Amino acid sequence: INDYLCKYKGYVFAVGMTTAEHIDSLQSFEIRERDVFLVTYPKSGTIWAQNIIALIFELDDTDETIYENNLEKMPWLEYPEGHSDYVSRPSPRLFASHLTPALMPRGLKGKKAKIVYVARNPKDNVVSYFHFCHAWTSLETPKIGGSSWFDHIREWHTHRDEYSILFLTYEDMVMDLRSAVVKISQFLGRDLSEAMLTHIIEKATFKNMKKDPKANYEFLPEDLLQKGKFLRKGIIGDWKNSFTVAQNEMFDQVYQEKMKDIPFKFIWNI
Ligand code: PPS
Repeated sequence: INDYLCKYKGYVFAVGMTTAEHIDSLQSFEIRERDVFLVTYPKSGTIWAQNIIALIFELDDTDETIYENNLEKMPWLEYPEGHSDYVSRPSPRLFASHLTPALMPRGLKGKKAKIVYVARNPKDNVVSYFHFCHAWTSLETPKIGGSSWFDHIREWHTHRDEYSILFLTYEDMVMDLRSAVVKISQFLGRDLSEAMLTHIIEKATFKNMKKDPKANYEFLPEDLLQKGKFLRKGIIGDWKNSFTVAQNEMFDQVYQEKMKDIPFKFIWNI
């Protein structure tokens, strides 16, 4: 597409961060029973859910599983840059991914491993993505990677019965973080004490996460991305500050058309 993005198997990847061979090899990537995959469309609350899952497993940490930051602890499946240990990592292995089902390991269909899928209302999603694209130091013109939001949600929802998958929304997390953490931990088969639950919720608030060098992604080099851009506003309804009335009407029309048979209910404002 340009110097920074390339299309492979219908999906737009960042150049230099993965290879066609790696993406192909994921098809036969061996799945283990205790593997956990966090799957999202970009800008849906990935690093937030990633932090929650990393904290849920924090109790088990041994010297071998204490990592410098959440990207090391729960690396991106499709972007193995700097992680040659996907196979040798001890269980439970934690992975994040923005991929569509067709590009994910086939072995996941055995329902052995668990998938947490977080979706966000697409108006806030696109506004978040817009700001994020402008923060990429290397991109001259903002461009969107991955797939379309509609395809992502449709594909995962249509194939849901083939996987062991928990669907959550970003809005669920904003409205009631405690319930969202409980839901995730129960799904992952982890019993959390009241103290642990309180600890996780405290660490996962927007304010605290923004200051947390393990979780805020400010460890990424500045020649790649401006600092402080992963945790921008963290609210529901920011689209109202960006969409014109005409854009909103157009969006609603497209949304209704494309989502008429997908029963997702989003909260658009609070
Ligand atoms: S990425 O690049 O795909 O990993 O981005 P992703 O993490 O999916 O999305 C970033 C948006 O998630 C918001 N965020 C949070 N909101 C509330 N609370 C917490 N703790 C939190 N952590 C991340 C982040 O602010 C981005 O949304 P916007 O609307 O841009 O603020």
